[in-house]
Amino acid sequence: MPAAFPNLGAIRYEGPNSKNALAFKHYNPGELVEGKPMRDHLRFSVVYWHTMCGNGTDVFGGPTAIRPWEKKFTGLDLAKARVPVFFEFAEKLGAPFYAFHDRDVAPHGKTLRESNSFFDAIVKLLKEQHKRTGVKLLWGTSQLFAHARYAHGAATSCNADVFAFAAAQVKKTLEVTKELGGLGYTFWGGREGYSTLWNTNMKRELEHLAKFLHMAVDYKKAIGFKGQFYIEPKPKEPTKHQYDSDAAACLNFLREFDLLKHFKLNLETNHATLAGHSMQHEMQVAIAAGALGSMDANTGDELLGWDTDQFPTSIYLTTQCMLEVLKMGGLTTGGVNFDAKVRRESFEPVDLFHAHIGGMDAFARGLKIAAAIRKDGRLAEFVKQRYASWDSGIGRDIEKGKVGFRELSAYMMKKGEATANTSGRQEFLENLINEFI
Ligand code: XLS
Ligand code: NI
Ligand code: NI
Repeated sequence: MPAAFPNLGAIRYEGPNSKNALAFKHYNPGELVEGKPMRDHLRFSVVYWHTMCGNGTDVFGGPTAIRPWEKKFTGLDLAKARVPVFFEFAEKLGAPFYAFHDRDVAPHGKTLRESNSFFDAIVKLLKEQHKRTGVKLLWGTSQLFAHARYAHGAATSCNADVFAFAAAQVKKTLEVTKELGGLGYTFWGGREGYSTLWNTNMKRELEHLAKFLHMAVDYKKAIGFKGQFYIEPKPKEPTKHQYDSDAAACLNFLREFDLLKHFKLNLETNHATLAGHSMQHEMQVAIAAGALGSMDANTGDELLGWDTDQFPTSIYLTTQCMLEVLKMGGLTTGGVNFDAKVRRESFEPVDLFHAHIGGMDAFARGLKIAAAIRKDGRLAEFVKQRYASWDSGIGRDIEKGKVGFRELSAYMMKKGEATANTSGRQEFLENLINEFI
């Protein structure tokens, strides 16, 4: 098999002064940040669906990116041809991880049995590539949204047979993920939501979703798969309301149905903003519940209201993300997974490199900046001081549960008025952050 990117070697770190567009300016895998190599902080991952299967199609037009390695093939042969290309790409980029859906790596068959056999044929090739390159599977997932059978949803379908089909598909992908040594498995509820409430029994659908996830937990145990389960929140698209709409909704659902101990969240930036939140907000919500697992790193376009899945280039965004990650003590099973695609107009193979290099450098800079902000300490100290009234006196008594309304009323009767507030200093803090960016 000839190289798919014959004119490109491994992407190297050349430092911030380099003018080489195909080199890292900030991502230096072995460089220590807070005593740990950048590689281990960032745990970069490349996705199969956008990188290998994306061809620029949008709702108004067909493919623009006709990849040279795809021209001769269709069906299973095409799926086979993509495998070495993907690993050549990941290897040259120096991405230690990747993620896939069952139906990105292998095509749909006419029956479940045929689909599974296509999948098996590809898994053999994936395994060889794991061995050859050392690239590892961050997480696997089942594609439960593209096929017509999933029009009404998968686990939340009104059609019980569709639930059964989806269960069979997830069963198989769990087995494969385990076989490939995958570190996790993600549930993104592709069509788990509704288009109109006139035809929907929301309560019943949510109970079915919970049942489905419990079955997955049971099966995971049964086969001894030790990977982490993730739920990926997203508020809309393709349905107008997705049940896993944001981090808080997911956490509530997991708690309600006694699933929280089995799941963490895989947060995606563009999904956060579609939900009307910042990624920083979603991360804080998840971290507060001890449930931040992994990140789908991308960004939306502030002028477009859909999931454009662009590569992240904003240093503010990556700084915020990496500050949260450092505060929580780092990613363990998860990674920074580029669930992102090149624009329809960027149809040459080299654009895949520009896109990922940019994302990796943006995150590496974010990491270094976040570490510098922490080393400086003024931001953390400001926040600490802002809450100082809770560290002693009445604040501490409240936190410790020593007082109730009666005591607090007596306290204030005596005092007459609350201690004066101090400024929130938002502008000062924004300027402080800009010192580092
Ligand atoms: C789609 C989701 C999807 C998941 C995996 O919006 O981001 O790509 O990450 O199913
Ligand atoms: Ni995603
Ligand atoms: Ni997305």
